[in-house]
Amino acid sequence: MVVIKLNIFKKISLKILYYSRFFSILYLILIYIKIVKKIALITGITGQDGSYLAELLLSKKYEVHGLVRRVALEHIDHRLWRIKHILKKIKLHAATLESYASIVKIINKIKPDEIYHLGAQSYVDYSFNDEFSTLNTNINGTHYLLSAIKDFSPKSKFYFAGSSEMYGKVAEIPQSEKTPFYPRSPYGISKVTGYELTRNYRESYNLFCVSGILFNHESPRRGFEFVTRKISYAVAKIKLGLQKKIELGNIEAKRDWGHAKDYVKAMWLMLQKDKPDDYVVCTGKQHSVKQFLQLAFSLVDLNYKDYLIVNKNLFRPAEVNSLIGSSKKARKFLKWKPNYDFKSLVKEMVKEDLAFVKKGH
Ligand code: GDR
Repeated sequence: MVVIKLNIFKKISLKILYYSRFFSILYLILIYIKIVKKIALITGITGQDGSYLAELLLSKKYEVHGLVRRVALEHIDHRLWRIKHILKKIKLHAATLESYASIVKIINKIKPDEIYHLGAQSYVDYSFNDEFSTLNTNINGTHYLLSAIKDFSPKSKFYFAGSSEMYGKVAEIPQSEKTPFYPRSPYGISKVTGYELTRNYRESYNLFCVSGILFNHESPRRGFEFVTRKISYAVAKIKLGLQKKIELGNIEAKRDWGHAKDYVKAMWLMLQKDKPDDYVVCTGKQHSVKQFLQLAFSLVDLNYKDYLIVNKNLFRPAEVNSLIGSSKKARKFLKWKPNYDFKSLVKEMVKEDLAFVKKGH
């Protein structure tokens, strides 16, 4: 009788041991997943850069969160078209860069490992028409995020989307991290302020805060108000007989154009470093708007001169005539380099817009 009882007891003990081992291994795996699964928060996730960055972070197994306006959640086709294909894999939070309280709520809740601040009023020309909202949103948004990080999540690494527009009337050629700023638009001024705020929080509170000084970067996901997309879309429409002319402003302006897909990689690399620092991201090659036009039209066997109307109303009150960067520092310390060149960028944009217009857009 005693022997039977002992046997049952042994069996139960072994079972408990077996299951407890199973559960402790499972527990360890879960801890491991929690440790390796980094959490990222992206402001401006619905934009060109935000969408490519979200894809990149998902491919690296991040838990990706995005901060979006409530109205965007109500108009998925219209406002979320760039991230529609990954909506099930990311978490969107309704908030606005104008509200400190809404930012604090999210940062405090998810305690991100990395925060990519890409959200802004980013159209330079429009910033002349609405200086007030450009300055308010761009400067305050950056300030609120930095302040929220300092008080509620000081371990979060912070990326600020700086811009070559900060160089404006350039002090030297090419522009590097050491070139002084001379912004020529309310947008440029807002970016210089964001850059200085980011530096100051890094130095004052020992936070991991960096600025990427990104030169123009484009793609088939670019907004239609920017000159490259305006051109590639018009080329497609003209080729297909749906548009007759294209109206542009200053076609002599020169830019250092790269592909957004390449540039979001640089953002991520900046936050993987041990020490925070600022980096210029560019191709080091310059082309004029006219050269972009020429190439885009020639790809569909047309001559831009037959379709161009130069409209003086599209010139800016103060123009940034010529930008070309040096990305030596990013190439050396981030081991970053672009995969696209000017030709492959223009080709991809025209090809995608031809397909887009053929679908009826
Ligand atoms: P930019 O980009 O101002 O450089 O800022 P944009 O494409 O708007 O202009 C480039 C140059 O083209 C000239 N241009 C025209 N521009 C527009 N948008 N529309 C026109 O019809 C037109 N005709 C000539 C402009 O005068 C300008 O010289 C972009 C933005 O993405 C910023 O947010 C970002 O910070 C910088 O690039 C790096």
